[in-house]
Amino acid sequence: MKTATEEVVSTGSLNPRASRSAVSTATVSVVIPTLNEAGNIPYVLNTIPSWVQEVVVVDGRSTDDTERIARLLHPGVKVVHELTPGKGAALKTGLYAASGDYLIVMDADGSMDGLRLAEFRDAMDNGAQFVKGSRFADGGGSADITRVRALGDAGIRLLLRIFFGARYSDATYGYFAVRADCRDHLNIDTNGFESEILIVIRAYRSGLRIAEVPCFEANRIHGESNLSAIKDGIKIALIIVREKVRGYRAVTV
Ligand SMILES: Nc1nc2c(ncn2[C@@H]2O[C@H](COP(=O)(O)OP(=O)(O)OP(=O)(O)O)[C@@H](O)[C@H]2O)c(=O)[nH]1
Ligand SMILES: [Mg+2]
Repeated sequence: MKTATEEVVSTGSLNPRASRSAVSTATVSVVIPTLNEAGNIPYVLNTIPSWVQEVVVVDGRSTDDTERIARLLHPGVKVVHELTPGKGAALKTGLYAASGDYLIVMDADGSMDGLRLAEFRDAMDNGAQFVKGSRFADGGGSADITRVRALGDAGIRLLLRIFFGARYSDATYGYFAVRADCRDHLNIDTNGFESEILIVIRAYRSGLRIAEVPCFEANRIHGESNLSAIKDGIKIALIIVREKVRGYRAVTV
């Protein structure tokens, strides 16, 4: 397995299909940020396998029945409220509200397949500290990505490579996992969708062992995306420049 400090981020080299290490007793939390996902949350909760010990839904701003439906369909769900707007704010709150050893983040729009959770878990059982879902790795794909977004992702990947030396095969897909004892390294200090890029930069610069899991991105089932290609694209560009200019101060954990 390669570490993030080496030139190439590992892609599938952790044999994600390998059966779970018999000695692993690590617990798994799934963290789901939700903003008006009442139409999608039943499907999403249904795809989460029973071996997941904890499901954390981060809401607080939904004006629909997301929270009530989540509690109804998944009585053990932990709902935490984050009133600050933005997926980044929700991610930070969710990652610290979760109690598992492995924290896997997935969206509530139906675009991410809960069956992949086992591959994220297995990658961490095999030593990865940060696991990134990838639509562009062999075996991955997307029903949702537009030409503009694919181009945008390629541009971001190029910047990540030039500025930081990080060779992710997918920069903007939000299915990821981090070991709880490594979450401080991510140090999320921005509130919007640009946090997803901040996270991959910080994971890489911290020298975490990184693996990628090929994923298929389905279409959002109901409702509208909260992401604006132009507004969020600009924020992403600014965060990349900010991280480069600021330099990197390692977090001690
Ligand atoms: N708690 C919380 N969740 C949010 C907020 N904004 C977005 N989310 C959730 O974050 C996840 C991703 O948001 P989407 O709107 O699907 O955006 P995206 O997946 O990055 O972009 P698309 O590919 O266009 O769907 C979804 O589960 C949203 O409900 C927010 O302000 N607060
Ligand atoms: Mg989405």
